Amino acid sequence: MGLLDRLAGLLGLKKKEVHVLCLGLDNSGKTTIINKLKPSNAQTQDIVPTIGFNIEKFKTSSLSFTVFDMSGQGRYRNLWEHYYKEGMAIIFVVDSSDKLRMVVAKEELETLLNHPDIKHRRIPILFFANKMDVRDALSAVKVSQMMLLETIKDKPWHICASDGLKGEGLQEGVDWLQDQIQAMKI
Ligand code: G3D
Repeated sequence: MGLLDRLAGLLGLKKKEVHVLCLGLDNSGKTTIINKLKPSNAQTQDIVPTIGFNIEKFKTSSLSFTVFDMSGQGRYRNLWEHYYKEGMAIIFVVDSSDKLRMVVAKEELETLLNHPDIKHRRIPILFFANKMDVRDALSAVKVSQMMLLETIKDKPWHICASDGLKGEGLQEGVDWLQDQIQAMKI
């Protein structure tokens, strides 16, 4: 059983679905993290793989995930923004070892937070400061500063240092998300 199935079971969410968007630049570690979280029998469905960008959707017993990259696909942006509406929680993955592209990640986060389908909703956002194992990776505190997370006042957010390869830090993040989803009383 994956971490998320346990989470769903604890929450008694067998009937309801929570849509979680997993976002971040390409190569930040989204697929690696999600693969650690999902149960082996999760149904994966690649959608729109033919037009140049990947959106992956899969379901656990009650959590429905949509994973996509936010960089390099500007011309497809309006297609993936279509999924924002159904998102009830966000996992945003940052590559802590990629200082050069952190500014791009910050800009993508800003664009996301200003989107009309996100802006006025109290969606919980879990940040993973991923690739903590890499030498010279920035700390979660430093990532949080560079991403200007303190300026997010109208949504609950949390940042966890993670090592997607070993799965370290993921449980802490999922625990936080569980509390937030529970508080949403869906
Ligand atoms: P994406 O889905 O966001 O594009 P991936 O990112 O999950 O495909 O990961 C991109 C690369 O980073 C992969 O390496 C993956 O193994 C690696 N990676 C993911 N998480 C971590 C981490 O915490 N630490 C380290 N050191 N590497 C990580 P490859 O070589 O397959 O491209």
